[in-house]
Parts: sequence; C-alpha cells; structure tokens
Amino acid sequence: MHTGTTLTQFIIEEQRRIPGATGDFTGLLNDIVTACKAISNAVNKGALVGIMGALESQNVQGEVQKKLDVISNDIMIRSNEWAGHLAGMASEELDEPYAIPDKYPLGKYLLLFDPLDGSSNVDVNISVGSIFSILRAPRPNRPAVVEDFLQPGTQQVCAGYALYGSSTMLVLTLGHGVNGFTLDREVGEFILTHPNMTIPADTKEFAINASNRRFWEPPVQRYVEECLAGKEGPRGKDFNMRWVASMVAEVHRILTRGGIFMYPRDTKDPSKPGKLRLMYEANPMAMIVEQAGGAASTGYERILDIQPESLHQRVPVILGSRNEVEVVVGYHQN
Ligand code: P6P
Repeated sequence: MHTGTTLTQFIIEEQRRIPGATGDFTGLLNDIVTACKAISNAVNKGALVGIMGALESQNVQGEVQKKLDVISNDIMIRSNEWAGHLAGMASEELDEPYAIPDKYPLGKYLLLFDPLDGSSNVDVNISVGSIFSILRAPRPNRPAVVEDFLQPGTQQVCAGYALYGSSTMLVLTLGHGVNGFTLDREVGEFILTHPNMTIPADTKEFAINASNRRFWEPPVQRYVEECLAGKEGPRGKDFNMRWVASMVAEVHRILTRGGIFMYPRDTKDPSKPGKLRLMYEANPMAMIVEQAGGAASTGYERILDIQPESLHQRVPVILGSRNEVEVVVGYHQN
C-alpha cells in the first residue's frame, strides 16, 4: 500500500479550501486524470498494439496526424463529455470546438487541450505529453461558441500536463503553486512526489531548435550567441543546451532544475508568429511556470496577458528561469 498523498485526496483537500465549492471542478479534474491514465496506457503499449505511425489525415495545423494523436484526442473527449462539468471543449486536433452531445448535461467550465504534444517523438520512444487548460464558461450550462474560449491566460482556473516518460507524471496548478504526482501503476493512482515545485531564478541551460538560427530575430540571435560564447563571452559563464522537441519534457526539466525554453518568432514562415499554440500549449505552460516562480513571455509581452483572437493562434514562447527570461526580454526591448 502506498503511503503518499493521492491526487484524488489532494484535489478534494483543495476543494475544501474553496467556500461554496460544489465538487464540479473536482469531478472535472478527476475525469481529466482518468483520460491521462488511459493515454499513458496507450502510449506505453505503442508498437505492441499497432498504434504507431502516421495516418493519411492532417490536423487543423496542417500536421500529419499520428494514430496516437487521434486515439489520445478520442480518449480526452470520451472521458470528459458525459459528466455535465463542461459547456464545451477545444483540442489541437479539432478545427472547431467540440460540442457536448445533447444526451449529456452541460456545465460551467471549458476544457482546452493538446492531447498528445510532441507526438512526432512517439515512434522513436522519446517522452511525449498531454497539456490541458480549464476556463470558466462565460455562459454556463449553455453550448459554448468559439468566442467563449478566447479568454486571456490569466483567466485559467487550472493548468496541467501529463508527461509520458520513464515514469508517468501529472503536474498541476490550481492558482496557488505547482505540484507533481507520479503514477503508481499497481495502485492506479497518481501519488504526490514533487510538492511545491519551484524554478530556480537563474540557469545555465537553454533549450532551442538551433537549426532555425538563420530565421531568428536579432534579440534571440544575440542571446544564443552570448550563451555559446561561454565564460569568455559577455555572460561570463558556460551554458549547456538541450532540445527534446517535446515541450512537455522541456518544461518538466525546467520545473525540476531550471532552464530557459525558447520557440521564438522566426522568419521560416512569416505567416506564423511562432510555432506553439497559445490556447492549449503556451497559456497552460505559462500559468504553470509563473506559479512555480518563473516567467513566460513572447519577448514583447507576458503570455498570460494576451487577448486571444483565434482558437489555434500561434505565439512566440520564451519561458523558464525568471532572471534568464528577463535577459531575453531586455534584448527585445533594446
Ligand atoms: P521542432 C512538438 O511538435 C512541438 O509542438 C513542441 O512540443 C516542441 O517543443 C516543438 O513543437 C518542437 O518543434 O521544430 O523542433 O520540431
């Protein structure tokens, strides 16, 4: 029998802190957690059950869909559509918001998610994850329309991710700190293993896809050049570099030991102001990072302050150790 605090217990104890809580939010979170356990199971089986590889289809991003992308999206939808907690859902994999079927009651929250982020890594067995964000529905118990989702990240009531790595973890913030839980498969419960996660303010580790260097804007060029110059350069210290090409894994590393992650605006595709999506990647990760004492910026503004204009809009992302993010933001301002 495990001795730690289970996620179920943690969520209920959090509910007790909120006067007048109905248990609706607790129920929603438990359904999201159930989905993450099921996705973990599917990801971990991988090639054993023939779910690797790509489909013919493309998603709204124009990206080739992996079988597990679609399976994970279906799991998220099925686990969360029935209980009456939601007025609607939005997914990276769906052009339009998902309407709750008529046979189910509607609720007062909106759920947004990237069901399997970094899925291109699945076939090569590198960590992938699910990212989710919860907003209050402006019109509770009514079918949500796109505009209902377009709220700034500061409006999120919860943000979290599941990381399907060497162990499956779930990292969560409800607006007062960040806590990490590890899945005990024998019990089938997430156990609190990383209470009050905080990001060191300073770091010597940066993460960026260096193959895009020629497309970066000058402030990012300058920052990376100075990191590469090391001790003899203007920063006066040597840096290390990481790039997993799986945002959940990068953010988790930064939460665990510090660092800065950058997917900046680049000129590779001028029509795109960045690669990562605001509503279900940048915003939830920005809330988690800020709640852990870090910072999250586009280089020009705080990510959580952005007023969304469309459901799948992309933004530049610079997040992690606060003092390092402030160096990069400073270069954007000069
Ligand atoms: P690149 C995964 O596709 C993703 O959305 C993030 O998880 C990851 O940080 C980034 O894109 C990787 O991008 O250009 O290195 O493939």
